[in-house]
Amino acid sequence: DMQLPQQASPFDLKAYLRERQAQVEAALDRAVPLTYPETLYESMRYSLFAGGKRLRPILCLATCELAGGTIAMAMPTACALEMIHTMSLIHDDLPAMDNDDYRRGKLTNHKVFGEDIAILSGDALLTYAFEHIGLQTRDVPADRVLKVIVRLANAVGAAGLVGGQVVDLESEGKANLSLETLNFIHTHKTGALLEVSVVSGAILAGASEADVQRLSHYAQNIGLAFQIIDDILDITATQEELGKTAGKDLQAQKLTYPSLWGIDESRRQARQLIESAKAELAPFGEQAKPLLAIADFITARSH
Ligand code: GRG
Repeated sequence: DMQLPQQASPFDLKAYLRERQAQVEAALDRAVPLTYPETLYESMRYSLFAGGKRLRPILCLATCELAGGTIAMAMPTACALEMIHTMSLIHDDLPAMDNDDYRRGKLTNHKVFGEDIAILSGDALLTYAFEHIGLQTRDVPADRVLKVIVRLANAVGAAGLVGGQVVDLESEGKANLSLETLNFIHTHKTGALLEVSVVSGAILAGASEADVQRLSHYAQNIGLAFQIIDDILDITATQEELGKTAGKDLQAQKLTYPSLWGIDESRRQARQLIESAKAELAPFGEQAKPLLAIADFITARSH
């Protein structure tokens, strides 16, 4: 009998992201209402609603659905992920760290509320994230919730985000950083939270260990690709701003993937990582459409 060629049914990623973003915004708005002491909550909400893409919550919701769960089961964890992502940006922008005045085109938290409140609202977002998962997660067996809390704490602390940030700070201005150090920084500073975003949704839905493992590989690969592409965009943007040679000189001080491999090879590596990420999704079939599209969306930024 004749097999019709497999027709890829269209998937509208833009509409999907818009819908999920709106759901996450609404849930975050309910999770962190403006209350006493107002300065603190204003500061928390200022950065929480400063225009982030909500990539981490959306990944978490997507894998929960992929593994047979519902959006509602994962929403408290999705919000917690955004709270933690946000607090890491608030602290990263502080004078003691990157000392940035602007983020996403807006003044940074400490520029508006002062360093003291910026530090404290970061602390409040970090602790509240865990409280929120424990208190608000419904219709999920407690052992899964506990697993998510432990994995999230691990991804954020010394073994994850914080450890990556420390190695990054210690590497500043150093020539001859190794590829191992560069990989360590990115897998910890950026990769760990992306990985737990993907894995936590699947855990909440009760996915098998093998499926969690596949999704973890997917996340690690898109995390690294995301970083490589970010480095490329940094260079191409700088070159556009300053003219080709000035851009090159500026970048020479910092070890990045393109400074190590060149831009073309970096693009090739990123593409390969995205292909590996997508290959991990093969067993999930149709259900993996959002994750496949998100992977492609990340590479599309590099052109
Ligand atoms: C105590 C958890 C804790 C943190 C302190 C400051 C710090 C340690 C770590 C810094 C982590 C950091 C700034 C990582 C970079 C993450 C990154 C790639 C941000 C950009 O992500 P997008 O594009 O951002 O998802 P939007 O703006 O869309 O949210």
